[in-house]
Amino acid sequence: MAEPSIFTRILQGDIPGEIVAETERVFAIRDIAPQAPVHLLVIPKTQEYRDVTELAAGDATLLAEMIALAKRLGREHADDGDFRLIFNTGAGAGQTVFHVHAHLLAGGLGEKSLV
Ligand code: DGP
Repeated sequence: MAEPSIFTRILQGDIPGEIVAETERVFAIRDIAPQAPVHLLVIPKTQEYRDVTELAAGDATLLAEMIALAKRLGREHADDGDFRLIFNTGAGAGQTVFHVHAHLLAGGLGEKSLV
């Protein structure tokens, strides 16, 4: 069996990390190094999918559940409810944790570029 990812260890309570929202199959935490006023990570509880392409092919419903939780978090954490979702996909794109997750960024992003 694969080693638990950093996110699985947070979910299991093995290392600290506040779970800000949770559904049956998805949870969210604050990013340890925020890049925006609101920077959350939306994560499936299963770590079987390395990135969003694997997730979309393997369980599109779970991907939709992540996005539904992101929508709720946008309403709860952003003044206008608007947010940006980023899936870094592959080390060359900056992915460091190979347990699929979406970065949810919000707060004053309207005039910022995408990179
Ligand atoms: P990525 O580079 O897309 O794989 O994003 C991984 C993110 O995970 C990165 O922005 C920092 C965050 N992160 C890494 N370790 C921890 C941790 O122990 N706690 C929390 N809350 N976030 C972490």
